[in-house]
Amino acid sequence: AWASVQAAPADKILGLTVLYNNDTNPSKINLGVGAYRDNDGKPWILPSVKAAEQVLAKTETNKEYVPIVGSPKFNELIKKMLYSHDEAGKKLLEDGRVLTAQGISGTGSLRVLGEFVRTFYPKSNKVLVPNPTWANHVAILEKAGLTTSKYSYYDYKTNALDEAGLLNDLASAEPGTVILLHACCHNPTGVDPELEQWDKILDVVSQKQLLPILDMAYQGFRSGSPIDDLAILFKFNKAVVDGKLSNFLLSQSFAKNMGLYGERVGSLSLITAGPEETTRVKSQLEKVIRPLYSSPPSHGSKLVEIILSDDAIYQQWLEDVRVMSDRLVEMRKLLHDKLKNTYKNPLNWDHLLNQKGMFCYTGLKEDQVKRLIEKSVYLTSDGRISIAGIYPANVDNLAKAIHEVTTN
Ligand code: PLP
Ligand code: TYF
Repeated sequence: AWASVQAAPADKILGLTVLYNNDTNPSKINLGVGAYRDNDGKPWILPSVKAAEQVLAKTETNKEYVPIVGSPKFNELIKKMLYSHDEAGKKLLEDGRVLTAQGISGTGSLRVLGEFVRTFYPKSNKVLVPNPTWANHVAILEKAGLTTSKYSYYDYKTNALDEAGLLNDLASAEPGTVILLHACCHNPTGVDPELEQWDKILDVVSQKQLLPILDMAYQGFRSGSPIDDLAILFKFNKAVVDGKLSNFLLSQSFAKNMGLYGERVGSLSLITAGPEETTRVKSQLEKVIRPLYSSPPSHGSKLVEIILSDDAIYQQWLEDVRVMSDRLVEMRKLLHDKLKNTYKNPLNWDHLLNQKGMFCYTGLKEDQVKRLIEKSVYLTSDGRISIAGIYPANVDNLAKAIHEVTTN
């Protein structure tokens, strides 16, 4: 039956892990996939997650299905985590205007939002995504039946935000168009708008009545605090409460900030006009989710429930996020120091220090990336490196390899 099926190209990011695993060089370095590693280059189970696992092992009484939109306790705790730290968020909660559903990590949550928008949003089925963006964004949204096009985001000359291009592209968008925005730690560039730039973005978004989808996959990795990283969300909440912006959507993932990658736990939230609309929208959200996967998995969400509701474990989680975020900052500094001071590399590497989160968009060109891969340093062809793959024992080899391909 499948004789005419052509082999698909390997996934750009996950394909690198396969190449890396097959490489027999003991000094190989994997800067491909965005997954946290500790100072020994090993995956890390967060102590808060370990503690929650222990509580769960003692207290779990069943493995029943959870409701279609997820565990009610989980959804309440997510609303509290996201909307109880600012006045506008509290107001939205009080007014019954926040609808939250458990999703299958960030990817599944965004897909459900995409399906919902395609089915129920009459104004547009087009989503503007940043240029560049996480490769999976376009596929997720298009498989949900939406079309996508790019807005200017990154200035390849300055390795910084193309503010003028971005504002200009939003200003010339069709009114009502959907726009995907990375809440923080933009993937792949590590470049986020500053707070004043967010104000300008929100102004244009409001004027044009664009419908924003905030994708928050790295909450906590920008500032080191999951709460401080909500600063952008607070602005969106306030814009809605002030009547400037009519609506926005949010997808959120615990893959990175709880290290729950394979547990597939996250959420999606919508703002409604009030309790009656919340009930209506929820009933349709159930109709979207039911034929996709019936109901979400429960192990990861039970861990999240424990972490967000047990004071001591919650404090441990805040510390764990700080540890991950601090280590990434340290590795940025270490690589910068090696390149500039040990190898005297002539290029400007300030963006290594200025960009935020798990990734640095190095500016390395495709042929330089190819030569790095020949030296067993794995990174995506766009020059993105996952800072998490750097640790004290490999940074010298890494700096040396980068120095060689950029100077010869
Ligand atoms: N959005 C962005 C920008 C990401 O980088 C990722 C993960 O790399 C995700 C969403 C969702 O990932 P997951 O489905 O593993 O939560
Ligand atoms: O490194 C990245 O940008 C991501 C990582 O199911 C990833 O693509 C890998 C698998 C997955 C989701 C995200």
